[in-house]
Amino acid sequence: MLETWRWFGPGDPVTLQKIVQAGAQGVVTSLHHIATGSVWPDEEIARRKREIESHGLSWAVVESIPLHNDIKTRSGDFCKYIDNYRESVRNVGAAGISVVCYNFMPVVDWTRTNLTYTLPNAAQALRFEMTDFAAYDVYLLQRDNAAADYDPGLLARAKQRFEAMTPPERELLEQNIIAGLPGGEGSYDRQGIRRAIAEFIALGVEGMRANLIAFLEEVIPVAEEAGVRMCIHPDDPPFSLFGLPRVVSTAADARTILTAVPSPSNGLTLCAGSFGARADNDLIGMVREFGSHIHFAHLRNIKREPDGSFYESEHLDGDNDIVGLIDALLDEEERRSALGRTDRIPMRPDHGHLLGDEIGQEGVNPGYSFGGRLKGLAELRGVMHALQAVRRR
Ligand code: DNO
Repeated sequence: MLETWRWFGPGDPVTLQKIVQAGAQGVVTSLHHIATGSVWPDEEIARRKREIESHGLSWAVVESIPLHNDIKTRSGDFCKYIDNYRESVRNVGAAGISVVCYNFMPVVDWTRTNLTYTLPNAAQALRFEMTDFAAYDVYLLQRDNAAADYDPGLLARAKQRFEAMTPPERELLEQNIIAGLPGGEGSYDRQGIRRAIAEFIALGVEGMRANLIAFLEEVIPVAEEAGVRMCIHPDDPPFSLFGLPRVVSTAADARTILTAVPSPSNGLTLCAGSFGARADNDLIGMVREFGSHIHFAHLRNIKREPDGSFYESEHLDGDNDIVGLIDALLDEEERRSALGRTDRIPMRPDHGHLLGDEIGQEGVNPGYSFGGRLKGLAELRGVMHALQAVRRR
């Protein structure tokens, strides 16, 4: 596999030099300064690429070219935004970058309720806690009919939790949920998010899925021509939030998407932590089934709780079998090389704990600290080397 590292661009405190020191060869990044919906100009792509290559790294994956909400709702200016998207994909392909990750999550991109969940070893992890989320949704946001989406026991716990929170705690919870996490696309105030939620709820699951497929029908042929492999990122977490329709949460969802528009350019980001937050997603089975459509892997682990809550655990220790997953991905690579392909599946250590000096430091992107990912990548690299050594025997 190709070891990659997510970089948020020139303002990222984790510099390209540090990425080289971490031992990654590929960079995963986006033109974060370009507004969602606008075309990515050739010269901007070329400039970013030169900067990456000047450190001996390659721009392995674009994560993401975000989709404007009008594309997801197929309303407003969606025709213009789809044209722009096709243009960006062409430009990225022309620059020699062949993998583009994107998502189709409505309103909120990846979501956590606690960004500083303290572990027994005093490191800090990202956590999604159902009680806090319900407390926000029902009692602070006061979304219409929100209470109907939670069972009575959870609702009672959420009410109690909400009443015990101080105003700054409530504010922090709101920030964590709606202000947008690094690389995420949505940043809202309370009024704005209520409006956006109502619009997407009206669409329903089938409407949302139809819009995704329509987008793929329009974009995948262009990606094919441009030599770009698109890979959709799953919903994180992989279930409905705010009563919103989500259509990339399960193996069945992935199957529907991949079969609706059959093409090698219509692929998947195997995000172990996102899909793996549901016990009914069999990650290894998904690699075996979707094999040649897996264009990118995010490797991290989580610990699940019965009510849907989870926290991000050590990369190798959690509820998902990451060693088995890597083994399956190596099998897929072997299958590809038998067919004459020379590229490797890009993987990145997805998120990491806040450790040591980075705890409490200003400017560290939640989940994207240096130390935690360095540790994650080192562990994952160890697994890859060990499994490869066994295969050579
Ligand atoms: C979280 C990430 C997401 C992901 C986007 C892809 O860490 O995996 O922000 O990059 O959803 O579009």
